[in-house]
Amino acid sequence: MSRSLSSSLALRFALLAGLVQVGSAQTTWFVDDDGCPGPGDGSVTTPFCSIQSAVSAASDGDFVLVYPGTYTDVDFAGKEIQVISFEGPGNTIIQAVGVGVRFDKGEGPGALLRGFQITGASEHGILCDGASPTIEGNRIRKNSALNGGGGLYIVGDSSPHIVGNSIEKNTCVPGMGAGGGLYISNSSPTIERNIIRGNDVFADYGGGEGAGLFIQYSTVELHGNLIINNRATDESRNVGGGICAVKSTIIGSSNTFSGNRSMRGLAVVPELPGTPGKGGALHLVDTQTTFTDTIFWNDAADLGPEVYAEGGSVKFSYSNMQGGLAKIAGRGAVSFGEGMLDTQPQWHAFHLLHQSPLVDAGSPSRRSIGTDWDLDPRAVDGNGDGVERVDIGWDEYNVVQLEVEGKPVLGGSFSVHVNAFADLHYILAGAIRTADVERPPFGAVLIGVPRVVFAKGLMPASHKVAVPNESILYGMRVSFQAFGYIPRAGRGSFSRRADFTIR
Ligand SMILES: [Ca+2]
Ligand SMILES: [Ca+2]
Ligand SMILES: [Ca+2]
Repeated sequence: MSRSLSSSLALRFALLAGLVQVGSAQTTWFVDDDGCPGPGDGSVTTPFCSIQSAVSAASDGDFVLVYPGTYTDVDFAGKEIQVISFEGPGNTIIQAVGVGVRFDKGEGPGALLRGFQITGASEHGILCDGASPTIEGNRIRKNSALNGGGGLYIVGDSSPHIVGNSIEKNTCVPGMGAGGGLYISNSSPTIERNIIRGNDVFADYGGGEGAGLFIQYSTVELHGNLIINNRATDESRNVGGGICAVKSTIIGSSNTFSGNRSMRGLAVVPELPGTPGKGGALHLVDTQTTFTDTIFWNDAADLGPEVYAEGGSVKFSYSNMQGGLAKIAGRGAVSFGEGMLDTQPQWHAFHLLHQSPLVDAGSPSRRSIGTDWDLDPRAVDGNGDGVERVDIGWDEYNVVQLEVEGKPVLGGSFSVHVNAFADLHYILAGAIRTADVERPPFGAVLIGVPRVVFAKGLMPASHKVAVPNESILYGMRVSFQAFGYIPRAGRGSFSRRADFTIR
């Protein structure tokens, strides 16, 4: 093994091992709807019945940990607190009545909402007005709003960090009809690694703008998102199936747009036939935009199936644009830089296949930019030429595949499979990490020294891992990662990291 390989492995293992957090003085409040009607006192043994009771009791810096269950609307009330579900959005649900989760009292980035399903809201799934919280790992689905922003409504100089959420099937009921998924006005959000899918806008008349996102007078960072199948379906004026932006700035990288539609609606009143739909993926008015490493494929509109632009300045580079410049409407505002392609993506479920021409075709200058949605590191050397280069689109194709089969439960076992589309050797590392937050009944003092296990050989291979029946392991977070390499070539690449919690 070469020296460079050894040192990079050592660094990676140090990172795996280094996530040791020490217990803190903050208070942790517990919530469980099993205790209803409660009210409970927020302790482990007598948790609060409602999330709002815990928020009311909490002070800045506290944690609110929520057991699986069904809850109702939450107002952060200006507090810098972390509200986190134990088991993620699958079984921890905010069944909203009005506004699902409200941030409108100056909350900053220390206010965190993580791991909830927010659904059923009639006035926005999440509201940010003059607030900049962190909104992470939630499923925001089937919410609606009368005046825009079915999923998220972001106004009043807000700068939220919106990362790793799925924002799907939200709608605007007839009214203004802008921003089915997200409505953004006079704000500067960062929107990273989200799935924005199947949102709709409807309007009585004069609306139908931005089924996925509607943006005005704002500056938006938009990176690593999958924006698909959003539909502007008003009967009169439909613009921006994916995004409609007006007088704004969008800095975009590593996104995938597909299946968004902005089509002439069916005229309900025959004398008022619909005007042509514009901008299947993007409808841009007086907007400054750069998009790099982005896929625009299979969107649809009457004018500009991918992009329609009026005024402003719109620049694309290292992106895959179906139909190229010729299919863009409003070409005067649009310019293509280096690395533009117009080619079949060759993907499955929007994940690039081994033979895709978009693998390692992104901007050569962008490296070490974190991970994609499925935790593949970026950039990976996907074509085996020894150069780590980012792929085009939201997904990084990873030649080294790692899959975990089975659920890690006390006294049980699971299997780790490693494979590659090449004859690669591998090294497999696994580590028990300390939890990111306190976990009952052990508090925050967990194992400080990770247990690292190694296996090595030639792929494909499978390893069965037995979980000892030791209660101290309950709630521990475990990570596995493989490194695939060609012996003596001194290079290779890491798989995605598989993270899970022992139950
Ligand atoms: Ca790559
Ligand atoms: Ca490469
Ligand atoms: Ca990937």
